[in-house]
Amino acid sequence: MISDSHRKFYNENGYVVVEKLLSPDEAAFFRDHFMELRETGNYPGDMVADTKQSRDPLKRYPRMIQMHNWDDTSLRWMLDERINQCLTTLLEREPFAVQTMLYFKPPKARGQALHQDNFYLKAQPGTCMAAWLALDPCDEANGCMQVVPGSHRWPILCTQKADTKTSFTDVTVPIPEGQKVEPVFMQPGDTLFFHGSLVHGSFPNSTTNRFRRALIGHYIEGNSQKYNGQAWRMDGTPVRLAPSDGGGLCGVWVDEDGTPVIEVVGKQLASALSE
Ligand SMILES: O=C(O)CCC(=O)C(=O)O
Repeated sequence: MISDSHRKFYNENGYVVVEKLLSPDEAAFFRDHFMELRETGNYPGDMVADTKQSRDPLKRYPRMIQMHNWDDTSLRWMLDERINQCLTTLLEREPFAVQTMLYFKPPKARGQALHQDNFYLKAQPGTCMAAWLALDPCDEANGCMQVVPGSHRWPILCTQKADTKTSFTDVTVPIPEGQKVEPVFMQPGDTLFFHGSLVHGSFPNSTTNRFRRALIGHYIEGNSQKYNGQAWRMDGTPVRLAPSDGGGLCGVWVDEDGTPVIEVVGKQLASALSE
């Protein structure tokens, strides 16, 4: 399921795709399950309600969040043994589960500007980790994930304003000129695991007829002692953690003899502390 070469790739790059971790049939089941939920109701955490007539595709298909609190299918997936095994191998310790999300990303929807997840999740000490399950074929046309390989070694960067014509979130992180941002092509059932400091995001879905749906789980390292929210052991029992410290220092790029390096000096934007 997860090999030494997956682990080596993850350690070098901060992300890794485990192909066919779930079968295409399981991915189709999740895709249909969440489409039916989305089309038939509003749920806790929805950013907008009853907007089927909106011109903004993201208002017709808003992201779902924390579905595991009210949907047993989401809860079972979040704690799935295959995901647990991959995370435990990559993190070298069983994690705690903290968040589920479903992105529908319909045709013409905006993406999400480049960011680092632990800026939002604030697992302390240590970091968070994502399991991103593709429910559709993902490519550049429909706005696949984009990653900055190796950026998991960077500290959390100070954010800047994002272009909200292409991103539904309004903050982003700067990256130096020439830095590679790589698309991650995936098939339904493939799962992308990535580190909480990895810079990642996605561009708009430029197609007229293809969704790019993804089921996302967020986890924190099992030695984290602070987290702002409910955490779960992978056996489904709740864990009590102290609240994380608020916005702290963040890094800015400076020029050192012609080479961009990060200096941790800045203060996080207070307005950019929730996703
Ligand atoms: O699915 C996307 O387009 C972005 C998801 C993401 O950035 C995340 O899960 O942190």
